[in-house]
Amino acid sequence: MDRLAFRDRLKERALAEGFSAVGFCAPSAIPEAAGRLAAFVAAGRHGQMGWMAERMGWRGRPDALWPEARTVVMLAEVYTPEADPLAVLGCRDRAAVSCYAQGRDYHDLVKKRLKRVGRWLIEEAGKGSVSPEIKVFVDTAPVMEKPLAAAAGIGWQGKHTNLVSRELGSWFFLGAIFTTLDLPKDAGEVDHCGSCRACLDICPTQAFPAPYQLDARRCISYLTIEHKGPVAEELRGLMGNRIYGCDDCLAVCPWNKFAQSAREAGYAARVGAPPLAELAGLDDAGFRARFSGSPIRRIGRDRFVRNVLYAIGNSGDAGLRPVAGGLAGDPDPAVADAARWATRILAG
Ligand code: B12
Ligand code: SF4
Ligand code: SF4
Repeated sequence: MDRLAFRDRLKERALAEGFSAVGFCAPSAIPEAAGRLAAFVAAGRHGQMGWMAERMGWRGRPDALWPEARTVVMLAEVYTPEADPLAVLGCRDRAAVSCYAQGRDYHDLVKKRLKRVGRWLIEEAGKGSVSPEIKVFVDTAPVMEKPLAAAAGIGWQGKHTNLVSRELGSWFFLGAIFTTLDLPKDAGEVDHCGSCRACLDICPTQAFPAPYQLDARRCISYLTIEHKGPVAEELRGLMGNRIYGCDDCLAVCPWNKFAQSAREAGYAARVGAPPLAELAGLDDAGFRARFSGSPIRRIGRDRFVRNVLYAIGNSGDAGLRPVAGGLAGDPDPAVADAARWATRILAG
């Protein structure tokens, strides 16, 4: 088997399936990641994401996760927004939903595409009498996708810690195929941030203790999606109308002038910027029906309405006070607390 030719064909196939970049590295390519992850967890920066600490041994050491794996194929799937994602921040009676969550759930879309590429790999290698095994990962498994993608040459970890590419900007998801097939590896990408610090300066909650390091506990993406229970009062006021995720640090990155349009129609904005009053009225069934197939569905009605109430508190719109007041007796303690907070803030 000509492994170089096979790698090129695999790359072609992945691009034809809809991915926008493909790179190859060894599972042992990120020796510095384990120490950095350990420091992140030791400082408590993972907040309530206990799963990061629990599976740290595997997460920091991709070569230990599946010792038989010889190659990690890293793939990028573009979701570039069609309009400026920061424009909605000025419409304070409306919800700002991150552009990555505007369409269908990327976990489903990326995974399907990874499986198709993986199947091709197995079938084509089989024709050369090789029988490789594969495992596909997107997001949920204990794999550090960003440093692996940097080692595979897809881009570099910017000062906001996400992957940035000179060809794609930073509006893309990552997925991984681990395989027992030994394929030629790419050179890692180097840092092109230079003296820029736009992402660090824009962050509304000052979530970066230093360039290239994030304290998730202050990040609005973490607070709206991962954090259970009430959010610290000092942070609520800084969340503005962001009710699911946050785009600020990505949106200001100058490399996004090279962003390419999303190739997957499923990422087109369908949530939009609904009025906060409408979202606050959702019950469990209404929430599930409205967000079926969307990543938003994962956080459940209570956390979602909690976020909407923080945004109502930040709206400055006294007309929304009765909406908040109506939820002060909600059975969920974090919703009731958020409702009382919003009512108090709007009362001035
Ligand atoms: C946990 C998690 C989060 C957490 C924590 C984020 C974080 N930065 O750690 C929260 C909920 C906050 C989050 C938010 C977001 N996330 Co997220 N998240 C993850 C997840 C599951 C794990 C990330 C992780 O391992 N963190 C642990 C830390 C320690 O690792 P790290 O971020 O790589 O940190 C590195 C740096 O600190 C670096 N470092 C430390 N010191 C130094 C010094 C120098 C000089 C250098 C160069 C590096 C360096 O070393 C660390 C190890 O590599 C990944 C999926 C996956 N399985 O990898 C998605 C993932 C990173 N998220 C993703 C996205 C899209 C987002 C959001 C943009 C969503 C949104 N719009 O709201 C935001 C971005 C916020 C931000 N600025 O990071 C994408 C990023 C795609 C890309 N292009 O990079 C991923 C890869 C999911 C996916 N499959 O596509 N996320
Ligand atoms: S996603 Fe928002 S809150 Fe989180 S680090 Fe980026 S700008 Fe800050
Ligand atoms: S905004 Fe500037 S510092 Fe931040 S990732 Fe982009 S180039 Fe790097």
